[in-house]
Amino acid sequence: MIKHDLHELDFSSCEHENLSKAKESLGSSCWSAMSTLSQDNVLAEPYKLKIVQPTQRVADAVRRQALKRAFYNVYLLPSEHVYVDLLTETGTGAMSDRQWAGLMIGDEAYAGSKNFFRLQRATQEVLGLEFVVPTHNGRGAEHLVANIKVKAGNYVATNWGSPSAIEHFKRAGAEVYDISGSYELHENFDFKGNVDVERLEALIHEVGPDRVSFAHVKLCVGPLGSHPASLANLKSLRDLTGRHHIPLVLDLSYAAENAWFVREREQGHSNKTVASIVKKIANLADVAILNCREACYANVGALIATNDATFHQEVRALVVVFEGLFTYGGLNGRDMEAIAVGLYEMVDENNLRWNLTLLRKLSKLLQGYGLPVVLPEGANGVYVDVKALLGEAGPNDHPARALAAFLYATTGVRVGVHDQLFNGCQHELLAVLVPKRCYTALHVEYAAEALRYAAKNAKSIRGLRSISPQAHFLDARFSIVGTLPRYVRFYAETVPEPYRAKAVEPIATNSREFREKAIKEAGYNTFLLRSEDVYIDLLTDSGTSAMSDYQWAGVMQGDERVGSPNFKTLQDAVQEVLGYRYVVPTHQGRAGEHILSQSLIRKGQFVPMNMYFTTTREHIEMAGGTYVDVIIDEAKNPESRHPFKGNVDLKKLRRVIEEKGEDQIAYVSIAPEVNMAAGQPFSISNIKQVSKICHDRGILLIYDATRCAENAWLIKDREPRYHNTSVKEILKEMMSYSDGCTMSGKKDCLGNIGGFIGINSRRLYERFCRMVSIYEGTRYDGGMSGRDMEALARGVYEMIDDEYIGSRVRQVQYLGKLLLDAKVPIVEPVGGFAVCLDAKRFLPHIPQDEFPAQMLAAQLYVNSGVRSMERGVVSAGRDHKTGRHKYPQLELVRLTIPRRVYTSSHMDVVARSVMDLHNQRATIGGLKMIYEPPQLRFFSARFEPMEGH
Ligand code: P70
Repeated sequence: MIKHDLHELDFSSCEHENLSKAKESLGSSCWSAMSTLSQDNVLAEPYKLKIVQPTQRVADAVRRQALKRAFYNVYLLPSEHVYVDLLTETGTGAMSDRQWAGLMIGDEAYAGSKNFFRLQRATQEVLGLEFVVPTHNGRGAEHLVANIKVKAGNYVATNWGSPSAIEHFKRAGAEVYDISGSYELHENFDFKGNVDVERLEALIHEVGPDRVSFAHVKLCVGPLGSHPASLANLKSLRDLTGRHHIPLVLDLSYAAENAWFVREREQGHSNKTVASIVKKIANLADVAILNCREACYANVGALIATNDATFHQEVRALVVVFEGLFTYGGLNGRDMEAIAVGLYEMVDENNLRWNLTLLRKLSKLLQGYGLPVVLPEGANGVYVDVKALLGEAGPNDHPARALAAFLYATTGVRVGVHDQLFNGCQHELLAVLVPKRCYTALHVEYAAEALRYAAKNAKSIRGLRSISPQAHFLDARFSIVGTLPRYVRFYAETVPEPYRAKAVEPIATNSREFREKAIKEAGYNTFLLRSEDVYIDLLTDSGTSAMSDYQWAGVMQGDERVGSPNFKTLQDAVQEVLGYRYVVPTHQGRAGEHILSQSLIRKGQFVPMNMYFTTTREHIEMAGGTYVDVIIDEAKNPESRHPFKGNVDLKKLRRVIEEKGEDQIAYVSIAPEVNMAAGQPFSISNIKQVSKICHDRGILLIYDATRCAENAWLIKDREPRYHNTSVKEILKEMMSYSDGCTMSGKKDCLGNIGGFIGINSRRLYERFCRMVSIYEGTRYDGGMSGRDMEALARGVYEMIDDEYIGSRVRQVQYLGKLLLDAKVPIVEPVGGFAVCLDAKRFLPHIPQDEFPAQMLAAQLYVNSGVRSMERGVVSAGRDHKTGRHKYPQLELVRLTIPRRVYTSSHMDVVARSVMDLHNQRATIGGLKMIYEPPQLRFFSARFEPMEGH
């Protein structure tokens, strides 16, 4: 389902036998990234998602209605009715976690805020300019500059980069003179953003330098798209203005992108850093403007920066009239902090590289679909030439706007329009502007499919007629010529993530040498690595989810007093979604297991389970119970493709009960999506029978419900009767077969911490509550904070959203498919939360007592910085009676996918690394254990390589 060609690699041909072919198709630089991931080789986002904002699919009828209400102007649409929003990247991207943290240290003083001084320092360090005055946004800055620098009746020479600036220059009484380079739209030239210096010279000669107030150049924007200017061009501009004492105003909002292109395309700069080129450009300016919404991942704000003390004084004098005080300029303290942090991120090359990679991907896809894309690719988006696309047959009236309207109405994708209304642009362009750090490769693929579809069906569009002749492009209203054409419904092969990033967290890359040292120091145990040394962290999906903005809002609404209302929210959520009568909060899953085991197990009793889980079994044994495995045999055969390998073998279950006697069975413990069997689900028909067996005999059926929603989705996917049932309903039915559950809130429930017990019996509820008050907290918090209970409660509702859970499981399956296609031995079928490498088949030459899975996990980390988890002989532990290793049939390395955190691009990097390792498998040797703790040894055991390796 999910296509992928970000790096033009055809995975289906990527078997380990012909890896060299795959290497070729990857290109050498990409490939070397695999074995030594370093800063220079970013194949996926250089960040993970930290806060996500769910997006809704919008029904056809709703979109049509919304478009009508917006007078066919896509700029007037309410954003909530847009599915993938590529209208503008200005101010719409995702802030980093550090920027969000900056919001929390906003100093909202009227004068001399701490954040202002940090902003000043960042400006000095990043732009190399001494003085800075913040303004509320770009228009604020342009207004001040125009007011101070324009002499009425004089000329302002500009490259026409900013419509709002031109408006201000005119209002201040200037004659605006165009110095943008005269390039053809489709001319293939690296620096179509070059300024026409000769034209400026001609003006100076004609009117005299005194009549030119200043030259204004905005980098990387303009009527042809977002093309850069060469450093040589900017220097000659500077020379000219300098000679004539004409101030040069540079808008540096896209200086970093411009610098990137200078390094890539202009001779003599290939060994420079982007940061140094940015500084060089900034120092050409007498006055620099920086729109922080464009430049530094901020949602608001702009700067005026200069080395000119006199001008600085003038700005300070005027900023108080229009903006605010000179130390806040109409901004919150917190926004100044986010900008200060963002300034450093603006020149971060990992971010830049990825942003541009995504744009290039979009451009390539559109070109592949035959759309006329403006080339070479620019800085902030991909531009489609609508005149060339629709040709003579197309509508005469506002064809680009008509196409944008049609695109939205049929696909939910919104893009910008650059036309006559927009800055007097002579072309009809769709401006596909991708918000930075916000959308993924899948969103871009979806948008490309949508554009292809719209282009194909656009012939019948009749055009739009303006009904508001004087209006600004943002407010213009139109009526439609004819009606929206009939069309075949849009169907996309790509299913994008049903959310966008609202906050991102940078992830580190480091060298192979570094990782070799790190794993050695960690005793070859991935649990003992430091997370900051990990690139893609697939250790666990436990507590590692990205919360939604709604969950974060819940964090803010945490009430930390005794009797917090947040408990009630959690209780309601569990009762409503899972259907249990009583809810006992616990700080996480194992705490519930502790309470349950201690309350229900008498010494010598048995607990049948569909395979063990480490913590669950530990608590059963600590309570004097014995675990008995009743899972079907297929679960232990990694090659069996049984769709429900989490099923209970009913014969085994009956036999245990008969042999031990009903009263010797403490309860039956069943886990959805069996963890130790690589995430295998049970079916409804199986659990129904299990439930009957238990209840006929008066035995309690208790779930370890940790991954119940994913199990429900797999039922929807694999159990024919449930294809058309919602996850919400399936889950409700699933849970109704049990008497209670323990729950780790850190997995399916999308919490970072937390858990609970759900139980139907009042008597047991009271018993559990007594235990909770000893070990956890009160029965109204279980040791959780109010905010965590609120976030967890909201997560419980979010986990049953079909779009979300489908996307979640699809991502896991996608990784599995990449590996299967490359013939890497993994457990089949792929479950819903992890892909498990079968270490026995991967490393057949390493005997189980030399810990093959442990070594494979260590080597994967060394290879690419991907962290995984051993689930084999180390995890199984020792037999308490014999003191010998338990040798489990499954010897696995688990690649566990956190929820809503990584993208398909990250999955590609992981797959490539595993394939690389598979190719070198013969060189990998075994381990010996040099330290072993008494309980749950996998967490802290230490190893070293066997002699000879
Ligand atoms: C994992 C995590 C936790 C878990 C679970 C099931 C099916 C209960 C729990 C405990 C964390 C983990 C735990 C032990 C060993 C390795 C990793 N599983 N039941 O990564 O819940 O962590 O909240 O106490 O999967 O699989 P909690």
